[in-house]
Amino acid sequence: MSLPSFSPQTLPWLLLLSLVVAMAAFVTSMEEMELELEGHKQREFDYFALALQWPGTYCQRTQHCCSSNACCRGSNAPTTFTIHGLWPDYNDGTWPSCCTKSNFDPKEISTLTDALEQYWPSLSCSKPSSCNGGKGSFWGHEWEKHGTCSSPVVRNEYDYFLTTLNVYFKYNVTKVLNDAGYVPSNSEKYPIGGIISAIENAFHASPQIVCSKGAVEELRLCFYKDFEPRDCAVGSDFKINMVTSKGSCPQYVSLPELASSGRDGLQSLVSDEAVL
Ligand code: U2P
Repeated sequence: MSLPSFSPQTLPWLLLLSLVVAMAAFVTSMEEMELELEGHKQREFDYFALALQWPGTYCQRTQHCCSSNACCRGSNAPTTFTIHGLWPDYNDGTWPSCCTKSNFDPKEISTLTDALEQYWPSLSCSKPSSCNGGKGSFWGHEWEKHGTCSSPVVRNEYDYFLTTLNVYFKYNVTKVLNDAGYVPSNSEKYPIGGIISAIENAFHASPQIVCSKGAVEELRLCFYKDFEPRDCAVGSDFKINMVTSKGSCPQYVSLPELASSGRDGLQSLVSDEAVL
């Protein structure tokens, strides 16, 4: 077999071509190495927790108003559980975070903004940290910290927010509690066991409830990777732990009504930048 012969004019072009091919191979192998490293750092999650916030409790912390804080919408402030985030979790009680370098891009979810403003609003003026150490929006924080770890179930940023909204609409905790007589009140206290039972009866799975000063602040519903409900804790003494453990819920809890805060209710309206 004879080797191809090249004219002196084509040699520089061949060299250039080989250089380009070698560079492309190098970049690809670096990217693969990076992905592999990321994969090794944090293994795939076990289940999802849909974390919901109770504005009646959360908004009691609002001292100042700003445009990003839904507690400040006056009569339009949310009166149902709102979304905190969809969290991929491990069965041992830990969770992966900041799994890829996919920065939050608000343009990718522009068609969902109205729904997100209503059902997934920030209830604070603070700007949470992003994975690269900067400060960003509430949605950006949730996508970068949790959404990027939801693969392979959730494929991208848009998918993360749309999936979360759909799960939230399908499992309407506020309605379940209202139907069972657990309505927002500043005077009533409800048995935590009754609240848990109402949710278990509706969704056939146990939630996790977080309280602040005896008031329900956060409620988490848990799901298998196909979004079928599952218990949030695997251990059988979970409920007992939950009601007795420090910082969590007492036997009787409140579900406070939303305080009249906001532009019409709060005394000072300061700019977003002033309250960090
Ligand atoms: O509970 C306090 C904060 O810890 C983070 N958290 C908690 C439970 C869990 O399963 N996953 C998880 O990330 C939450 O942090 P955030 O998303 O708000 O940064 C939660 O607020």
